[in-house]
Amino acid sequence: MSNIAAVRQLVETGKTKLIAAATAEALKEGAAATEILEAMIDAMGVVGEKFSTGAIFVPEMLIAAKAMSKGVEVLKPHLAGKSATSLGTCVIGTVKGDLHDIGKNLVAMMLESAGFTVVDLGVDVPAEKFIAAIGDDVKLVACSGLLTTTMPAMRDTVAAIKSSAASHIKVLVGGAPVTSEFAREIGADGSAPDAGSAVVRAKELLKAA
Ligand code: B12
Repeated sequence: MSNIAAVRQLVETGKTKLIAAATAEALKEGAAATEILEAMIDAMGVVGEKFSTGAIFVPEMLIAAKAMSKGVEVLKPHLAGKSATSLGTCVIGTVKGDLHDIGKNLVAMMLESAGFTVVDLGVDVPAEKFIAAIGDDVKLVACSGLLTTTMPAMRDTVAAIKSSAASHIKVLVGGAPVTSEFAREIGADGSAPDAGSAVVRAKELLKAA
């Protein structure tokens, strides 16, 4: 089995104790960090499908998430560069009712390496907490949501920001169920399907500001 296939398998089966060494081994063998990350994301897709069909349950999903997070820790220095430019502060969080944070953490990491100072509010963040975190240096708010059931919370968050004193702050939204149509419909300034394009979109939004 190739090292990348091994990493994929270890995430899928939630082998939290073995994943760091396997990820380091794959890097040592010359695999690109982005390629290993793709394999981890694919593995989480498989985990999601298995959950959908009832082959696994929440605890298995949780342990796969823990394995992925440990693997990402090893990849982090290889994924995130250091930018010389400062783009201002971005407040990021997963919306109220939603506990998924792997995608949000990846977006935060990429924004940070692009030059943003990132204030991460964590998961299950109510609209008021997003608004309270918007200080003078904040240029962007990024909201993540993975559940269709928390899409209304994302709508409420964007609406609350846009009707607050911080209405001029750009809001970027994302997460698996978020489409560009939905983003437009709820009044967000933009959306992106993955962490890499989140950075591109974030920079575009600031330029347009
Ligand atoms: C791991 C996981 C969990 C873990 C989360 C642990 C953690 N620390 O995150 C736990 C076990 C807690 C969990 C719980 C639940 N989960 Co869950 N979970 C998953 C799983 C398997 C992987 C998610 C993941 O990390 N993917 C990998 C990351 C890298 O991808 P991502 O999050 O999509 O992020 C990328 C993009 O979306 C984007 N992005 C993300 N955020 C943002 C933000 C911005 C601003 C931008 C621009 C882009 C962006 O960039 C990211 C990087 O490229 C998914 C299945 C799947 N295929 O996604 C189900 C899934 C999301 N869960 C699901 C469900 C149903 C649940 C539960 C309701 C189950 C239950 N019965 O209790 C609970 C809900 C708990 C809650 N209140 O949130 C469903 C959601 C269905 C739906 N359509 O709503 C899914 C799709 C599984 C399924 N197929 O049924 N889950």
